Amino acid sequence: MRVVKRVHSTSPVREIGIVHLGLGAFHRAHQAVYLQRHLNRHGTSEWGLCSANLRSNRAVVDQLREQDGRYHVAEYRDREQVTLREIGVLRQALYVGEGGQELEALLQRMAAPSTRIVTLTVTEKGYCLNAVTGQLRIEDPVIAHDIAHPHSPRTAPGIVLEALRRRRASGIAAFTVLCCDNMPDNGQRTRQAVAALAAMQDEELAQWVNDHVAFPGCMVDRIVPAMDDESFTRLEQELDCNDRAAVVCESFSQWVIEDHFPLGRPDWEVEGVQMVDDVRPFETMKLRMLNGSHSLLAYVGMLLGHESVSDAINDADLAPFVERYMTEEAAPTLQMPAGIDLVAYAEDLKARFANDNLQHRLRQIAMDGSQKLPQRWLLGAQQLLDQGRGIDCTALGIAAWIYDCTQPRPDGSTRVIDDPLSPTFTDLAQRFEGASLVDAFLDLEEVFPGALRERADFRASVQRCYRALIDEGVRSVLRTFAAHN
Ligand code: CS2
Repeated sequence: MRVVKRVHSTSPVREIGIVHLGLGAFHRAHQAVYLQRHLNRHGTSEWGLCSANLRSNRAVVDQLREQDGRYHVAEYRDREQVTLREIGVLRQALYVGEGGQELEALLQRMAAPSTRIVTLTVTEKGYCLNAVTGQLRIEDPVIAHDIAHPHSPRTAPGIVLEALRRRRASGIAAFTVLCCDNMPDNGQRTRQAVAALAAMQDEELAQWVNDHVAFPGCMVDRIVPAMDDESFTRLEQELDCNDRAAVVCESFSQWVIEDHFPLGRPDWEVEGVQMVDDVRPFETMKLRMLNGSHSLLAYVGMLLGHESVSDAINDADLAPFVERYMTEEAAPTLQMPAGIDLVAYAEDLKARFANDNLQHRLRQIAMDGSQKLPQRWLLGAQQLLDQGRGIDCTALGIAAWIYDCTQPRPDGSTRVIDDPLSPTFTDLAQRFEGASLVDAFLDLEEVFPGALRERADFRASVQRCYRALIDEGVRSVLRTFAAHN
C-alpha cells in the first residue's frame, strides 16, 4: 500500500522577493519546495517567486499560468512512502522566447526594489563560459548579440546584467545573484560571466558589478528526472494527481549556501539548508561523487543497453565499477571538513540511484557532456595522476563518452547528440576513426584542461580503454577490471 502524505499550500505570499531564471523540473522540486516550506511555517512570506523560462519549454509556463502558478511535487522515499506537496509560492511565471515577448516584464520584475535575490538554473551551457577555463565565450553568437544589444539581451548573464544596469541607474541596491547550477565555484563563475560581459559594454558598470554585487556559491542536490507522459500517467493512477505541471523526485534534498546576502534572505537554515562560509568542498564532493557517478552510469550504462539509472546501478558488473570509481577515483581527490563521512555518502548515493520510482533516464544525464566532464571527472583525474594514482574508471568513462558521441545509429544514420559541441563531434567522427578519433577528442581544448591533454599517461589510458571497448565489448571490459582489482 502506498502511504501518501499530502501537504497543502494555504498561506498567501505578501511579495515577490526572488526572481528565478530557468523554470525547469529541478527548480520546481528544489528551491520552490524550500520556499514553500518557509511560507507554510511563517503563514505568509515576502519571499514569493517569479520564475521565467528564457528559450525552452513555453508549455510549462502556459500550464502554470492556467493553474495560477500552483502545482504538485511528488517526493518518493520508496515505493511505500510518498509525500505529495502542493506549491503555491510561485506567483508569476514568464516566458521570454526567441522574440523576447516577455523580456520587458522580466526585467521590470528584476529591477523592482522588492526583488532582493535572483537565482538561476539555466544549465552549465547557459552561462556561455568555456567549461575548462571559466572565461566568457565572447565568440559565441548569442554573447556577441548581447554585447551589441545590451538592452535586449538573450542570454542569462545578459539579462542579469541589464537588470543590474537598471537598478544602478535608478539608485536601487543590487540584488544578490545565486547560481544553482552544477558548476565548480558556481558563484565565482557566474560573477565572471556577468562581469566579463559588462566589461565588453561599459567598464564602469563592470567595476560596479565587481564592487556591489554578491554572488554566493551554493551546492544543490535532489534527483529530479524530466517528466514524460509515462510519469504523468503514473501520478494520476497512483496518487490521483492530475497536474501537467507536476514533478516527481526523490525525498532526499540538500542545499548548502555561502551566507552572503546583502539585501537579506529567507531563514532557510530552519528548513535544513546548510549556510556556510565556503561551499567549495561540498560542491566538489557532490560534483565528483554524485554527478561523476551519474555520468559514468550514463555512458557505460547505455553501452550495456540500460535506459535508467536504477537499471544501471542494479547491473552486477556496473555497480562495483561505479563503487570503485567513488572510492578510488573520486573520494581521494576530496578534502572535506571534519564530520563528513565519504564512505557513508557513497553508500547513500548508491541507495538513491537505486530508487526505481524515478525512471531517471541515462540519456538525460548524458546530454551536454562537453559541459559536464571537466568538473565531474577531469579536474579529479588530473589530481589523481599528479599523485601517481590510476584513473582506470574515469578513462573508461571518457572512452564510453567518445563512443557515444560518435557512433552512428544502428541504421547507419548520424545520431544527433544533445551537446553544444555536437557539430564538432559529427565532424570528427567523419574525419577520423579508432586511435586518431580518440586523439582528436582528447585535443578538444573546450573539454580537456591543457595539463591533461599534454599527459601521455592520460592519453594512453583512454586509448587503451577505447580499444578494449571496441575489441572486447563493454561487459567483458568491466569483468576484466573486476578480476584485476
Ligand atoms: C545529473 C544531475 O543530469 C545530470 O547531469 O547528474 O541533474 C543530478 O541529477 C543532480 O545534480 C542531482 O542533484
